[in-house]
Amino acid sequence: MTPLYLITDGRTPGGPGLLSVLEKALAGGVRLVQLREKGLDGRDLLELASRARALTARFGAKLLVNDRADVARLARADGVHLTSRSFTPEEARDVLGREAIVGVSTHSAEEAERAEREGADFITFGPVYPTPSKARYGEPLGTARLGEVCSAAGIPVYAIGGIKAANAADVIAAGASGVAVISAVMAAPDPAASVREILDLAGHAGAGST
Ligand code: 3NM
Repeated sequence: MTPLYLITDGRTPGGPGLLSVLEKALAGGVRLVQLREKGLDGRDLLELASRARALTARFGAKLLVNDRADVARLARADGVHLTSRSFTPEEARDVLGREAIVGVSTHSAEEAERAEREGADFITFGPVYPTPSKARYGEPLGTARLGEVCSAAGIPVYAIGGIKAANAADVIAAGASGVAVISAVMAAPDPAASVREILDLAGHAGAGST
């Protein structure tokens, strides 16, 4: 399982800008991407997802679409990433097929437990640290609660929220299988270098722990 999960920023305008950052991140070693462009309507989202599909395929990377199982299917993505208020992972597989990869965002031990029970392949848990959009995700939960969720979970847990190179090793040490990031890569001056740095830190910290 790859230790870095890249999520595209909903505030980044869709189109060439986003795709060119994504291409740099893929060149740096990203192998799991979530297209999270909540502002786009179905048609624009599908066009962007189809282009992201072609790009990720070129690098042998998996592509998930945020919440829109219909768009994921039409774009031939590998799966979806659901919110905890969305339909269940099994329902998503009714749309996408049994092999689809389904991730679920969680913000508490209860949500984490439920996502696993309902068939998630992996979860994100956060926000671990303060993020620019704190109002949307709530107070930071910290590495102790992350550690508790990771110990209880039987599926991989990606730490999310304010993760960057400086703290990637800490969340892996707390028990996370990997890190999920937006700004640390999407807003980096050199996305490929940022990916390499995070992969190096997360990969080394996790070596031997799984
Ligand atoms: N989900 P950054 S925090 C998309 O806690 C998202 O579920 C979160 O952005 C959650 O890596 C978050 O720039 C934002 O902090 C992550």
